[in-house]
Amino acid sequence: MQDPITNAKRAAGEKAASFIRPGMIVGLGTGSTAYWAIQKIGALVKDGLDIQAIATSEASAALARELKIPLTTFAETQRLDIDIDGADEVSENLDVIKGGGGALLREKIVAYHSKQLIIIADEHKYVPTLGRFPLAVEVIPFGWEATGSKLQSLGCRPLLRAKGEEIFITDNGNYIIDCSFGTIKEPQLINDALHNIPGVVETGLFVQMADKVVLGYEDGTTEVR
Ligand code: ABF
Repeated sequence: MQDPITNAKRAAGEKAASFIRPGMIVGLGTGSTAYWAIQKIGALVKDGLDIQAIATSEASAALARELKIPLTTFAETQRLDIDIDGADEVSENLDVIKGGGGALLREKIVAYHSKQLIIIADEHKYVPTLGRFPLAVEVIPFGWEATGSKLQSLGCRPLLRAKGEEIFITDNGNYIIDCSFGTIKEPQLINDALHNIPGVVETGLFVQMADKVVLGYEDGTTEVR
């Protein structure tokens, strides 16, 4: 018997996988909820589903290879049909905070080039207002200290992400500064202000990018919003 949160994540991931059709190019998200979508996609491929996928992280690419999900690249195709990815927070108007898994840059690139972004999340991530979860900002290592100070001037408490004793390095060789804003009432304004800071590569604010969210509940049911 899985724990209730895993039930919810698995239900959301598997429900989202049911939207995939033969011939699609699929974005594979990152994180423990996306894990279940990828597992389901692997099972569908094993049963003969003909798709190709682009992964949003090295971890998800490794899982896809293990499940024999055919992977492609942006050298082969510049348009995906559907992207299924997790989130740290989803607001009622479908703005999303991502980046807790450190994959936000590739996630945003894949989401941007997808016809449809489906966010999958357990019900606890559905919030009235974004911001309680620290916003991940991917920055280049050069000058990160000054970049961090500038982030602070925007009203957040910046913290360089560590992995144990080491600085966390993204798949792209960058750092992540987690910015605790408390609440983010104007995600677009914050996103634009962050992008005006040289050294900021990308933010975990996915503003009006999601087409729908699949919420998973602890009893294994789902709701599409
Ligand atoms: C990734 O998965 C990240 O963008 C997001 O922060 C995280 C959500 O993690 P989980 O699904 O494990 O809760 O998509």
